[in-house]
Amino acid sequence: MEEIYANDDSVCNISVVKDRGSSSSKKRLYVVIIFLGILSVGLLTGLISLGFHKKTCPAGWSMFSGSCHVLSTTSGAWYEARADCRTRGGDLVVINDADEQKFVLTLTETSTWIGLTDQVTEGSWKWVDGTPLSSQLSKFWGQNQPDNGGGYHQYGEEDCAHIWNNYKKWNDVGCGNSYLWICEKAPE
Ligand SMILES: [Ca+2]
Ligand SMILES: [Ca+2]
Ligand SMILES: [Ca+2]
Repeated sequence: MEEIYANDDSVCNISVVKDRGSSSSKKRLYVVIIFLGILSVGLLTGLISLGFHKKTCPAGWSMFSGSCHVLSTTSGAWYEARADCRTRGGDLVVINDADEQKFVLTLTETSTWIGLTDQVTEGSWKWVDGTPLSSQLSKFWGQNQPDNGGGYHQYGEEDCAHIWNNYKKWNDVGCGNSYLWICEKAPE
């Protein structure tokens, strides 16, 4: 009989140990669940706030086709114009299509630098973002332009493009001429 009691006790002890073990693992599980819950709420809040943050242009800049444009208030050489745009977090305007050309013409009524140059290789016109001028946009050159000065190089070569106020088209001209300019940058 004693032996039987002794056995019963040991069974009892084992089940107590098991109970203790399972309750602490349950606690651990709860902690993990709560931690994951807080983490996912945090992530969700972050994603929602990112989704609702609408990108905008700074005061004075106009949004067009997902980017910001502004006309300068002072005149300068093409290099000065570019340096100014870069200081302001953008670059000289890159005209990507006919709609942007139309939009850019609404910003200015006078001669204005754009981000187009052939200073690296004569006759190979490239935008300041490195893309070559496409044949579809070549129609925006004014009559007989670009002409690199038309053989009259008393004013130097013509390696920078501007909007020709008379014709609303582009002309190549010496980069040292002084004009207004248009900057373009991504909204923030
Ligand atoms: Ca553009
Ligand atoms: Ca040229
Ligand atoms: Ca020209």
